Amino acid sequence: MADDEQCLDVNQKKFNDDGFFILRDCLQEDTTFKLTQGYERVKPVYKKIHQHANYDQRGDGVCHHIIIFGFPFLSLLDSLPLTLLTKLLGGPCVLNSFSIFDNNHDVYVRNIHQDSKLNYLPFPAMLNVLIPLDTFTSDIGGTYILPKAKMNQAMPDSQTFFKTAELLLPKQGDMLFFDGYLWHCAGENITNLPRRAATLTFTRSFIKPQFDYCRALGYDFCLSLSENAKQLLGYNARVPSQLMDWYRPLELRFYQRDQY
Ligand SMILES: O=C(O)CCC(=O)C(=O)O
Repeated sequence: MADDEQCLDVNQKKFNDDGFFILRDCLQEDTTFKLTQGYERVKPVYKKIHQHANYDQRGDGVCHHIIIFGFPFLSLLDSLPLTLLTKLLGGPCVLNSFSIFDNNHDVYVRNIHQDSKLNYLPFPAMLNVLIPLDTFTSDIGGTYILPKAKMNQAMPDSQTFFKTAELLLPKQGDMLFFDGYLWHCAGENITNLPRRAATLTFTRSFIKPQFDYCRALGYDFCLSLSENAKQLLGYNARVPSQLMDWYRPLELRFYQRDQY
């Protein structure tokens, strides 16, 4: 894993300058293969849930918060460069969301959008990590991102956006890091091929995640996981709902003292 000092500094600099960078060849083939297999296995369950909830068709094939299905999705947490994530966010961080989807139809991530609206904090309000499960090409659709220097609070019209944005084509095994404040979108897929990707977002640990992963997975189960997995799932930054939990001895507190 590219967590050595020099690599951290190079990536941090690129992130400060442009708001994004690609970490090359940092995931083993087996990891992306298992994520893809897991996604294809779980997709029919989401199809039923989406039908039942009358969910927007543009969300077909999007498996939100797929990590609550456990392995192999949970194993990814141990392959993430936690030191780098912590450095980019400027302090302890947690998973905010974890979805897998296929850009094989007019999926809503093709809309030009931001995942965070804040750019005035002394750290990124949200950090996105996109993991291609199929190597991106311009035919199956890359990721378009507006670099920091060209950013504006107002959404650019699509003509301006596609003229100014960078087209990024991460490969299977890479991870694309970007500030959720940047305008971005998935490119069109003009083939019949799948273009699957896992999209994870991270925030500092005092910011509310989109889903209560620890409650969904069970506190006892989370306790059995690695330190990195526990941290990212928010186990060290849980919110008590009973006074006896609030008054626990320091080392057993739901919200640990080192989370800020
Ligand atoms: O799939 C892509 O290229 C972009 C994904 C995206 O827009 C997101 O994760 O917010």
